[in-house]
Amino acid sequence: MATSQTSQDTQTRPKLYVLDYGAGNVRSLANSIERLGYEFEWIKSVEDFDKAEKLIFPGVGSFHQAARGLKERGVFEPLLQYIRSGKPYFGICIGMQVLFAGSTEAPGEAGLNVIPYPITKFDTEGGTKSVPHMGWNGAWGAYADVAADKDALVVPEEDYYFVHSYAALLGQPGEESVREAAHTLSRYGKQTFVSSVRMGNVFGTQFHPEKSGPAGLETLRRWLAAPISAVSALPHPLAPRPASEWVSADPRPERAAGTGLTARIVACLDVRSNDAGDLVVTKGDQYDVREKDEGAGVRNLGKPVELAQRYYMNGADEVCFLNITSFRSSALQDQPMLDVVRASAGTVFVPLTVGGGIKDTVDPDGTPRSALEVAGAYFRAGADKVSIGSEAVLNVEDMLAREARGEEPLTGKTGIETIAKGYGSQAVVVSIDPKRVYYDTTETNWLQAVPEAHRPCLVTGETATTRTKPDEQGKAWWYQCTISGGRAVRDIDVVQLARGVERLGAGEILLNSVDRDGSGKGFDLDLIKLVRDAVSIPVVASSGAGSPKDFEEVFEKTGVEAALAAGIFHRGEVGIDEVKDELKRDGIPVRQTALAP
Ligand code: 1PR
Repeated sequence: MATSQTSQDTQTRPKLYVLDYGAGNVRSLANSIERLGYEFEWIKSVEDFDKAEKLIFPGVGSFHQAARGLKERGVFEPLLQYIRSGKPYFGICIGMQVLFAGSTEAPGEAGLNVIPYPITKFDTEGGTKSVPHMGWNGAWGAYADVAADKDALVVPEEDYYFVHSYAALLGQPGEESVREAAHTLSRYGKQTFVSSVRMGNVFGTQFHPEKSGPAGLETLRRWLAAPISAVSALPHPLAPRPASEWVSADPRPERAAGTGLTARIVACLDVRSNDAGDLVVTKGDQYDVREKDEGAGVRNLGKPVELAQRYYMNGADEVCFLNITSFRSSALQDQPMLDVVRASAGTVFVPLTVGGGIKDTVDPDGTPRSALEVAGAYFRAGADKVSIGSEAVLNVEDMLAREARGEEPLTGKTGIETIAKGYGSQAVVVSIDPKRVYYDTTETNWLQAVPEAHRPCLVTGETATTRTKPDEQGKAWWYQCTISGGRAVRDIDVVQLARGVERLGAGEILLNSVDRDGSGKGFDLDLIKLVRDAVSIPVVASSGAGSPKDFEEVFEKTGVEAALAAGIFHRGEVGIDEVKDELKRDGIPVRQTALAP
């Protein structure tokens, strides 16, 4: 709990409660409330609803889990009573969605019906946009007075972090009810949705303020700081609204094109112990992280928590930690990465991904730990997503083998499936480490040497889109998957793996390249385009960034949602702000907040 308040402050502040129905990561919200200097209690019993003077419900997971969870814990009715009493309520993500009548995500599962309108699924619009809608998007005032209000709860002209497949999409029957409740609107592709609601005592954001950097913290601060009278008035203080004041599109002209999402820049920290046993951020090339001199140790580029904080302050849209020696030992007991995540989550208010060792494992004392348990420990420490590498390759191999034998391909038991079921697909990233397998196309019959199964991901030097094209003449290659940090190759290609993990329920792909890692030669555009076109979940391009121009190229030529770099940021060669300035100059929208971090 925060200790910065005087006792007088604490006494005069409304008693804040947070409702956790046990479905996921509420640590980040707790961290942001504490960071803003507020104290809160968890709702532990039905009586607590009476004691609460302000209430936040940070829903995560699915609509089904949230609505069921509330009902099974006997808090659905008390929550409804709380809201009807007129006391301030702030619902986040699913916590906003449960205010609605129901969701097509969970047919038959009733919501609180405070807003009698359905939640429906985004359309991929013929594959032109990924679902889930994951990343940073703008939010504009739904009415002229909200847009003009400098003190509106949601700060206009800022970007917020969203992660959801379902939304209050405009255009459904009964739209007037959601129009009445709308505070801000956002656009994803051709679809406009309600990104926040404000109606009397009810406030809700589809985005995650606790993960939306300074703008999100400011939204949360404004609601926390608002006197009860400003956020509890009943009846609805804003309705009826003149239809003429409705603002149907983002007023920012630079946001008129594209899907609405900004290009996401991810800072990646490969973490391992150095020879002195300290956990350090390291980086090599082609997955070799030792200094080149004979006998020299692991490259030490800084401390993980400090670097993560620095990247957050510099505008990183996301921070990713990879425990790169997890293939050796990945016990959950005394896992130092948990401390790294915990400490980072206390000061880094953008999404945190953690990878390395997310698999079924056994602790040194013999206690078995499922992948779901391992992931759960990271979520509780403050991670938003876990990234699965080696295990995902083995799982897809098994799935394809079962399918070939005519058996049910999905077992429901893999880490991807169990974690996606427990925490939602958006929380499961698969990290792919492919390597090129080359052929000499000047040799006759070279094509016959290429296994039939891998031909769909064959690229030739003549058709390659990469900037290294001159070096690749007379060559062809496909992309083979590796495990254990590139140390072992498997007979499965990158397209088979990407499609396979999407079937298993992964929500995002982190696409590395062993060949380009640390090379500074630019991203492997052929690889990225292949994977981008093979799946409909978001893809994070990784490996090879050497300059801001490389980012522009990967966004323009492949259509990925995010790009990641490590070496150039760690060595201070290029700043995150320089990358974003370059993208902005090229007309690619980026998140650049006007608020201090
Ligand atoms: O297999 O589930 O335990 O996960 C292990 C994770 O650790 C995987 O995500 C794997 O990619 C990663 N990993 C394992 N060994 C290494 C290594 O470098 N020796 N790092 C490693 C992979 C690749 C990227 C890197 C980009 C950008 N590093 O994370 O940050 O290539 O680098 P650049 O901008 O400098 O080019 P499991």
